[in-house]
Amino acid sequence: GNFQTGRDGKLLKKYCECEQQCLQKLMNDKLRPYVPGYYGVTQKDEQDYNVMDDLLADFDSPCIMDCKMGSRTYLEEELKKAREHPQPRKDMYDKMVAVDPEAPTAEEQAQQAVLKTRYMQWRETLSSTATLGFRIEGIKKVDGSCNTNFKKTRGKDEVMRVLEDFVDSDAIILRSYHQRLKELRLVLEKSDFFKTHEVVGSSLLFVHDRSGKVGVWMIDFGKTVPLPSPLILDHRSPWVEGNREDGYLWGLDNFIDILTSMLPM
Ligand code: 4IP
Ligand code: MN
Repeated sequence: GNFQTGRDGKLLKKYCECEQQCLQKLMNDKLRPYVPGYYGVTQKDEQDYNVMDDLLADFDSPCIMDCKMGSRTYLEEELKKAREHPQPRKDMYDKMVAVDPEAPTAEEQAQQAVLKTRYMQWRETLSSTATLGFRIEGIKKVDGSCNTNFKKTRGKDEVMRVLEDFVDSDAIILRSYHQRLKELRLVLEKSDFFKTHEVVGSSLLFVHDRSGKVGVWMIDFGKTVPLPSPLILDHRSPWVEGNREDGYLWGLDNFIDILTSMLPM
């Protein structure tokens, strides 16, 4: 897989240069408390790894949720590449058909393949990414059960039900997540790193346990790329090709609003 569990509260994640660049810069940014600590590169069995904090290490039987943030899940760069050198993907066609046999167009059916950008856009509109600016990717409950079957979780009410179930209707946990997300938003709005990067495919990792300990961190920076200076993003404006906007803060606003509406009066 992509990960090796370290002994000392550290995690080894398969090396990605883009992610390394981000984590290095994040260690000197206001966002540092909201990302895993980064400790450089190590090699194991001929494979390079980025070494970072295992965010689960301080929890006791944690419940975990991964939410992919933003209104777009592929880079503008990937869109350009797809136009210049279209590479139809059989694996993505198969993943699409497994969810909805009707989804591929006649041409895609003939090719038995789809472009990656087309697949990613289809996933965005099937889930809440396009309408809310985030989507639930996976949840691990305290009993150890994992659910990644959220590909069609799109509506606000559906999302709310999943979140309610994730916190097991615990208003204290809910309030802690709400608080932590509002703090994160304030820091994001001030972060130099955030202003100057297109943040795509990145997730928020939600973790809580029975002791009431709660954490939220930004993870997965494999598609977080620096903007050409002096371009900066507000992360809320709608995406128009060329403006590089990713909808990250728009999604976070929506997430916080949903949690607000779930809180008891
Ligand atoms: C996956 O689709 C996810 O979007 C991956 O993102 C993405 O990797 C994969 O692209 C794509 O096939 P499903 O979730 O529908 O399976 P993540 O890594 O965040 O889960 P990238 O590299 O784009 O992030 P390919 O090209 O790696 O297959
Ligand atoms: Mn991810």
